[in-house]
Amino acid sequence: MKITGFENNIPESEITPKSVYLDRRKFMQQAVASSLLLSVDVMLPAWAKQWPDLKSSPYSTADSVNSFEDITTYNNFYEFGTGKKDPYKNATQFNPKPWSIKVEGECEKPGTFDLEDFINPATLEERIYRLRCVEGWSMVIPWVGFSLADMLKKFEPHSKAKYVEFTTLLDKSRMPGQQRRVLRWPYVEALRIDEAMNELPIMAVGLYGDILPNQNGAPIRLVVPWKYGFKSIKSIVKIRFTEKQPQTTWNQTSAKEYGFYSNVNPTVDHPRWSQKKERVIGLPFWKPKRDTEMFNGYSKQVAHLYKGMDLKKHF
Ligand SMILES: Nc1nc2c(c(=O)[nH]1)N[C@H]1C(S)=C(S)[C@@H](COP(=O)(O)O)O[C@H]1N2
Ligand SMILES: [Mo]
Repeated sequence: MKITGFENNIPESEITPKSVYLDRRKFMQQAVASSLLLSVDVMLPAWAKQWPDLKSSPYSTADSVNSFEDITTYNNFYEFGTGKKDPYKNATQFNPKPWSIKVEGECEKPGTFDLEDFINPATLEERIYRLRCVEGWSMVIPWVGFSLADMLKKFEPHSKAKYVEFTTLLDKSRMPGQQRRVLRWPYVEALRIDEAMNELPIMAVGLYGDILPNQNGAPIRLVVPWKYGFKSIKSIVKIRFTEKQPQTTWNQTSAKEYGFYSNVNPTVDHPRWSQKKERVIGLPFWKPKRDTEMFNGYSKQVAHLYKGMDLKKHF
């Protein structure tokens, strides 16, 4: 029997072999170099062909990536439950199509746009970033996305636009976690405009070469690699340019624990968790923790944004 709404789901049997994706990708590249493309092409499953010509980004970390299983079964996405496995279990029926994004506030070209208007396969890149969660763990994810700055410039922000705010879908029938008041819905996040215009943040529409799994924020989410994971808001439906600093969900929930900036900083502890080290998801429990790096390793690209600021006060 065919159940409607499930057509877009990838069968379990196609998900598991994704852990070998990177090896296969390397093999593909070698094969292309030796013009064996045709024979290799026949071997590739459908999922590997979503965006076959992804450029790799110079900002990618060289650290080894987590498995597809780690990345898609250990998530924070409270719209689908508060447990780490809840989004994997509860987001399977979520259908992120059709999808549109409203752009409003201090800009010359506001409007409502289809997701397709944002995705230009020619500008998509693979960016491998380490996601550092404030809870004290991290993992490395091969995102597919495009520059946030390039996207924002198209709306021609006014000089009054000092911040940019992002909002997740509000729909408690499609996002059952919103039936519980664990957070004030919808989830909202924001960046200062100069942070948003930095070269590092991306809008991600995929990972491991394929479209974004629901539990990772389908169909489109933010990724800001020098900030704690919660700034990287999922399933975005609205972008707003503002003059005043927006209220953000976690800051509103507990201002003492979650500051507006939320830069990865091993010298400023969260009241409940040290930020000096992080547990790398996927490693055996007896392996030592990893030292957390200032700005998650991106000081060169972002330290200048905070010149003269007391980062203990503006955490
Ligand atoms: N809408 C929304 N976005 C969200 C969250 C959430 O609960 N809701 N959780 C955040 C947190 S705390 C983290 S660590 C990352 C996790 O992203 P991942 O599941 O793709 O690894 O998503 C962030 N974005
Ligand atoms: Mo997080």
